Amino acid sequence: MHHLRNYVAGRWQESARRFNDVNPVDGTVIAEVHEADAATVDAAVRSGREAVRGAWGRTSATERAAMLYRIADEIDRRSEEFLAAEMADTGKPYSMASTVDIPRGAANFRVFADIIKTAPLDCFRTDLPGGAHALNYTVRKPLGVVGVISPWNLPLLLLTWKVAPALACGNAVVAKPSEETPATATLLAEVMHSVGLPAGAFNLVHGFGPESAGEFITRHPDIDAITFTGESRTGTAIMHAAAAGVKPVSFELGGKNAAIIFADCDFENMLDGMMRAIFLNSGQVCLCSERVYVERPLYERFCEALCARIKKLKLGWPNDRESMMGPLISAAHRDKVLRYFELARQEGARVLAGGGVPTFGDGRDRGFWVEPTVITGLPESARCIKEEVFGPICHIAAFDTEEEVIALANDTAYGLAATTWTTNLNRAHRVAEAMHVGLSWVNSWFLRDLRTPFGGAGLSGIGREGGAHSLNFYSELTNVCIRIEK
Ligand code: NAD
Ligand code: 6OD
Repeated sequence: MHHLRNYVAGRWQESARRFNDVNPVDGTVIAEVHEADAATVDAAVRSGREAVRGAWGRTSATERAAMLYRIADEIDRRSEEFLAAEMADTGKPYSMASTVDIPRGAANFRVFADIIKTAPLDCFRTDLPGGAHALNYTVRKPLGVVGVISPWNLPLLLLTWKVAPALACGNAVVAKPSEETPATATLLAEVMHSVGLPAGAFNLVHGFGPESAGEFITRHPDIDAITFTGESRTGTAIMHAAAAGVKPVSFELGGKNAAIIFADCDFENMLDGMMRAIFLNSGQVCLCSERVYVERPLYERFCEALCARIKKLKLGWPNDRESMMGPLISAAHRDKVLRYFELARQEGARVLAGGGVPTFGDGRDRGFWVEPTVITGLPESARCIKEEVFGPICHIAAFDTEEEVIALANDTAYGLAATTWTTNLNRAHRVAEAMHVGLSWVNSWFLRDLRTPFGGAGLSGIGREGGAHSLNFYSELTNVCIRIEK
C-alpha cells in the first residue's frame, strides 16, 4: 500500500493514525494517509516560525522568485506523476487534469515569481508648512506562518494558488489539503524538498477539519494568517477560530452562480461554453452555473440543444482520452447530490435529462457517479435554486427582460461568479457590471488571467486574491515616514 506522510521541518513524518485515500471512479483504496495530530501541527508551525526567522526570512524577492521558478520547473518535469495522482484521487478525466489542474499548478508559481519581482511600492512626497517635506514609502514584509487549507475539487490548482503567493512574500506555510485528495500535495512536498526550499518554509499536514489537522491549524496561537478555500459553512467555523487571535483570513467559498443567455448570442459558442460551465469537473467547480436563465425566444431551442449535447458527454475512465466527465468525489458527496435530485422532484421540477445514477457493467458501478442532470420548472424560492449542489446539475428558467434577469441573477446569498452570453456590446457591459459577484464573464466562463482579482461577495468569501491582491493579503506593509527639513 502506498503511504502519504506529513512533511514537517524538511522531514517526512509518520503517524500512528491513518485513513484511506479512495479512488472515486471505482471505490478502490489507493493509499494510506498519515493523519497529523496536534503535536505534529505544532511542530510544523514551530518549524515555519524558525524558517521565517532564519535563512528563508532573509531571502530577497529575487531569490524567492528564483526558487518559485525552480518549483514550477520541477512540477512540469514530474507532470505525468502529478497527472496520475490527481486523476486517481479525483477521478477527473485526462482531458481536464492535463489542461487545467496540473498546468495551473506550475503556472501559479511562475506568475507569483514574476509578480513579486516587479511589485511596485507606494511612495508619497508630503509637502509641509515652511518648506519642509516628508517622504513616505512602504516596505513589504512577510506575515509569518500562514495556514493554507484547501478543498478537493481542484486539489493542486487551489493549494498552489495560495502556497505560491505566500512563499513569494517570504512567509512559511503550513498546508493542509483535503482529506479526499492528499496525493498531489504530497508530491508538491517532494518537489519543495528536491529544489532545496529551506526546511520549515513549506510544511504539509494531512487530516480532516474539526478536531483534526484543519482545526489544529486554525486554533494554533502562533499561526499568523489563514487562507481557506471550501464551503461557506466551514468558513464560518474557521472565522470563529481565527477570531481569538484576530487573525487575517482570506476566504474563497461556495457559489450559486447564474448564467444569462440572451437570444442574440452566438448560439454554438454559447452552447460549448455552457457545457463546460455546467458539467466541467462533474459540476464540482465553485464557478459552475447551477442557475441558467434563457431569454424566452431561445428557451426551447437551448433546452433541446443542451440535452442533445449531454447524450454525447462521455462518462469514462480518467485515462480514456475521450472521457469528458468523471464521478463525484466521494460516496458522501454522491449521496448529497442525489438528495438534491430527489428534492428537486419533490419541489416540483421537471427533469429534462439525467436525475439518476449511471450503470456501466464494470468496476465503475462501485464508484460515485451520477448522471448529468437538467431540470426546469422550479419556483425561484426552491431550495434547489437557493443552495449550492456542487454537482452536474442546472436549473433552466425563461426570462423576458434585461431588468428582470438582472434581479433574478442577483437574488442569492452567494456572490461568486456570473456569465452573460450576448452579441450586444452595450448590453454586455450593462449586465456584466450589474452582477453582484466577484467574477463576471461575458461570452466566456472560467477564463483566467492570474493577475486579476479573484474572490466572491456575500456567502462566497472574504477578500480577493490574484496578482497584487494576493501580495497585499500575504504581506505586512510598514509605512516609513521621514521628515526632511528644508
Ligand atoms: P470543505 O469546506 O468541506 O473542506 C475544505 C477544507 O477545509 C478541507 O481541507 C477540510 O478538511 C477543511 N475543513 C473542514 N472543516 C474544517 C474546520 N472546521 N476547520 C478547519 N478546516 C476544516 O469544502 P470541500 O467540500 O472540500 O469543497 C467544496 C466547497 O468548496 C464547495 O462549497 C465549493 O464551492 C467551495 N470552493 C470554493 C472555491 C472558490 O474559489 N470560491 C473554490 C473551490 C471550492
Ligand atoms: O482559477 C483560480 O484561481 C481559482 N481559484 C479557481 C477556483 C475554482 C473553484 O472551484
